[in-house]
Amino acid sequence: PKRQLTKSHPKADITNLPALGMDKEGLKEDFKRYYGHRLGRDEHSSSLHYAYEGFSLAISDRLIERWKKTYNAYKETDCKRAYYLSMEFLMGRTLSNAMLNLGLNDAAKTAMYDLGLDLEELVDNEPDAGLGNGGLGRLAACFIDSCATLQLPVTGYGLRYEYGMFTQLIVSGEQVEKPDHWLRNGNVWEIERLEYKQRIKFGGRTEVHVDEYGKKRVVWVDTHDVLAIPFDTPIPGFQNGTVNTLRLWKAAATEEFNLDEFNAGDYAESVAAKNTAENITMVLYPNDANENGKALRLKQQYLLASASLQDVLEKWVGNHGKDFSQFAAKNCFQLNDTHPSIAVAELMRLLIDEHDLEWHEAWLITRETMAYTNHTLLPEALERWSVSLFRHLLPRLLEIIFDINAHFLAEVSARWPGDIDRLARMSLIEEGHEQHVRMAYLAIVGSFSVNGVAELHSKLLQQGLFRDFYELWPEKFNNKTNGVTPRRWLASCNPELAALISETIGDGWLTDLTQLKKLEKFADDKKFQKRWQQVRHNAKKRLVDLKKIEHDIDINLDALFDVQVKRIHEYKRQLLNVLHVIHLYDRIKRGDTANWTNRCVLIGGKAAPGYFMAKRIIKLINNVADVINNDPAVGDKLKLVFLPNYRVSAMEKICPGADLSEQISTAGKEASGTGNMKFMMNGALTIGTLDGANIEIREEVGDENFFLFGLTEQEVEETRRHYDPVSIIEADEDLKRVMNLLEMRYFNSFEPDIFDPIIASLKSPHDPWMTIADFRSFIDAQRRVEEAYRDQERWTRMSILNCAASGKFSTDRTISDYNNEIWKLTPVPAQK
Ligand code: GL9
Repeated sequence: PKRQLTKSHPKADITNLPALGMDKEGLKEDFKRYYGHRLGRDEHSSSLHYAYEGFSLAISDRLIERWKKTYNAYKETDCKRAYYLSMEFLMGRTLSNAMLNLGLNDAAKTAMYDLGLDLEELVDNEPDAGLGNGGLGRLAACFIDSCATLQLPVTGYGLRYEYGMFTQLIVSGEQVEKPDHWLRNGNVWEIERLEYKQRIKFGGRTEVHVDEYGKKRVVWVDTHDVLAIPFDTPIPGFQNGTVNTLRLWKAAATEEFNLDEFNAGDYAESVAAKNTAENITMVLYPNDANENGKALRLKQQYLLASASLQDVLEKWVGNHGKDFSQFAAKNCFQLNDTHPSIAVAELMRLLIDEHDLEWHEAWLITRETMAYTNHTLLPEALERWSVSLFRHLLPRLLEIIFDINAHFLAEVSARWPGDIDRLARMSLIEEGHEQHVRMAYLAIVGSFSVNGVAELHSKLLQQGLFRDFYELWPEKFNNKTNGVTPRRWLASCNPELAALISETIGDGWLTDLTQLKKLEKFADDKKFQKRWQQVRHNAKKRLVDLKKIEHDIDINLDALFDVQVKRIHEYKRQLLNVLHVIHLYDRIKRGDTANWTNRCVLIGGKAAPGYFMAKRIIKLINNVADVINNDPAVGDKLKLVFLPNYRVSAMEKICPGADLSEQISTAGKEASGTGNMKFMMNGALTIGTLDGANIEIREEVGDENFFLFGLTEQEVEETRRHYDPVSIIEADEDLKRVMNLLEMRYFNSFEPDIFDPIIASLKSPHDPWMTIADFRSFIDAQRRVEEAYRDQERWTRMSILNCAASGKFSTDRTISDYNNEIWKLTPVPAQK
């Protein structure tokens, strides 16, 4: 076996260590050793970073101890495994989550206190691992948390981007992107595993060889190879001894690179050329639900797919030799959107070209091991790669895709003889001026399961986007409604509320969130209501303190905190929110303030750097905020704040303090949403459309505890045909006044024209997001919100009921569903 340390590797004691202390004394001792010895710091060091690092090393040791035991337990049971392939893992911070899941919160706090350090300060010193764009990447992070908590043998595979999601600055109201070099100060949580590196081929061409038995085989030659180096991060379950693995690949030049490429004269140039290889994992593409035709992005996708599959196959061959008969019974790959879907073709290539299987054997295995999750219906997000780019970068993979397509189209023809249109519609290759590979179709054809992420979304996939495929293989299609992990999104981010809940109903909710239902019977309990109010008030205060430092705006804690944080996108309709704010401002200005409810509107989110409209919407929010917040006529009645650089660690502070959660996308456009779930869990009420998981949230909490508005998905499609926003504006006095303020440049008197594109899109009969169509209904719903909020007793009751009804939206439930219906893994308890 290849992985032996030496020929005579002693089975002996080199890894047999005494168990680490889980009390404060053990932590203090280890901290001091790391801080003083490993990091070489003393009492004169003024940088908080080294204290954070020293302490994190102490915590990390305790993870690694359990990590090995988990690994051994999986090995011994020879269990079936699943692999979550994702271009994004939006992990955020690690330290606080590690402490919670190890059960070390109290010991850590007192240990640091004894040493004169403030644990909260250390925790806040950690940079976010922002290796994702938004919901899709954060979902992957919540998923692997739940897998570890459920003790399922699941490994996350992704890319170790040197630069994560950009840092957003706001300069003169506009977004400015700054690179996020999150690894600048090192990363104590990862371990480099050079011994598991993989070789990835790019470019070159294919040749057909005939071997001595007369068997044809394709050889991919003259390739430019790149190494993929794995970096592993431990993923702890909740206080259960299990620690799973997140394996992220970094691209590197091959060792022989220099020898091959340079001759005496251009040594320096050829060393510099190493960059081409290392560039592959340099930066996360910051696009939200948007197709991107860049070659580098396809290279990233292939590196992830190939390295991960080779890693799994290498382990398989190490244990089973070339017998793949049980491979599908023991392995399952979940594809997080189409981004890693080249894995379908790559698994075929590896099985056929590298492991000598016949096409039909390889195809059976592929179709029994791959499962695909779709995360959006937006057509611009459907990945298609040009055939010419494919041929240039991955010629062998293109051949395999053509072969898969030929077999597949034969199947379609057999089922629908003579239906040429259908063949063209379903082909993996889109014809046209230029041919393209349809990655979603590759994923569907090559997998045994296709799922959407909320009931409505899954239904629309079957009836719309993937209708032809649903007709062919209805049994493949299923729904898995998203969730969020209640450890990070309640226990860790809102410790005070978590403590109140545990005191009231016990702490079983941490691993069985449906137990929150038990809070229902306290919803009318006056004493409990008071405490609930107090805790939520404190959370609002913490949120305001945070904002005050950044903005210097005084915010009244009794105001309704109305929050919309998510990527800036037209379909999410931050514009509708702004129109409402302008309408409130207009009411104040014209004195229509009887029964007023003070409100503070917080909006945050990043715009894709190339998304013109999204950036202009940010500018509008900031300009409107500037006018409102500086108008003495407004005072405490209304505030508008743009929260810069929205990210995971910011949401941990924002969601406990939100009263109202804005989930106002055009119906049919938001596949699920997951921020909606975080807010609900923390006791916020939702104002929302019948879209994505909002529908299920409303089902769980009841119509009377949810502020519904807007057209349904069906009505949207129906209205689209005769949509006439200009006459809607004409007929609505309030809306007319709002549009008039925009058109008279009330918010941009020094910057004429800048909002013209926004005005034009709102007034266009072709506006796909139909913001104007939902204005009146939104304003009316907001009136109902105000009325409810003025009755604090009623509001608190609704808040408790929202939290109580959020049990369904734990990723523990989502992952159980994936496991019961797709992966079929057996939980493996950790070794003692
Ligand atoms: C998304 C959907 O838009 C969300 O509605 C969904 O909740 C998440 C997770 O399933 O996936 N799909 C998608 O491309 N993004 C999503 O958030 N975008 C980003 O992650 C930026």
